[in-house]
Amino acid sequence: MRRAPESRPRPRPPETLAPPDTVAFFLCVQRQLLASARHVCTQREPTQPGYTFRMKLYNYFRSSASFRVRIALNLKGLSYEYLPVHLAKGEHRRAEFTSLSSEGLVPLLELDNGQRITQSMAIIEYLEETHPQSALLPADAIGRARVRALAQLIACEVHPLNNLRVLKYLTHELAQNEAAKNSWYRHWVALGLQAFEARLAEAPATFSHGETPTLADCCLVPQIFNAQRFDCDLSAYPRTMAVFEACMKLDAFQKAQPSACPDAEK
Ligand SMILES: N[C@@H](CCC(=O)N[C@@H](CS)C(=O)NCC(=O)O)C(=O)O
Repeated sequence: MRRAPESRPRPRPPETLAPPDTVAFFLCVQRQLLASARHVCTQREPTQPGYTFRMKLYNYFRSSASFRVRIALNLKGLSYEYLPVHLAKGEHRRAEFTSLSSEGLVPLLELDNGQRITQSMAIIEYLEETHPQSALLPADAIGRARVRALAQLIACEVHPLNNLRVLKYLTHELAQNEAAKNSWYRHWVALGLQAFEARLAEAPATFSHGETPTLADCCLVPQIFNAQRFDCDLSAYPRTMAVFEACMKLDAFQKAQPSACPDAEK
């Protein structure tokens, strides 16, 4: 007996597999997924070029360590939010600030992801690694060593002996008068700048090292500002002062100087 043909439904043409509004729905979802994938790709990691920072810099107009970082940020064309911490009023020792930085020192850089970096040299090296342009360290290893040595001559040999808490300790705990404090200050500046001047003579250039500003200049310029505030005699350092003048011709240095800061005082 012949079997009756099965009455199977005829396959539908592909375009009718799903109702048109379902297709439109899936196409729309697919477009949205693609769009969000593109968004993730453009949110670069800090190590990728083009990453946009929304950084906060806790600092003080007269702080030379903060001044170094302001110069570096300006040289690299990075914008930041300026958050003043009034050192003379002791705001850096209050819980609002020490809860952010247990060191209780400025500068403090907060990244847009909330991570915080202390210590001006660590901050500048971080900026250099994440934003190689404009370079603050030379391309060659020996050049980088020289720039770091010049920078540390100021940041490690002079500044730690002359910062606010050291001067306060001299006058308060050790009962030294204003004249003794100033003599202490000028002594360490003179030793540091003599060494700096001698190092500049090894390889004379427009800036501390070569024809573009480096980390060494970020450290030198704030130290000269402080030395001038303490009436140090700078006439014995013509090379150093010529470098200082060259730096101060640049916008990045001008805009970072204490008098240009939002919290500036006379
Ligand atoms: N080595 C630190 C020094 C930081 C530092 O001493 N900052 C000073 C202002 S320049 C400060 O916060 N002083 C507060 C105090 O001495 O009590 C750096 O380079 O960031």
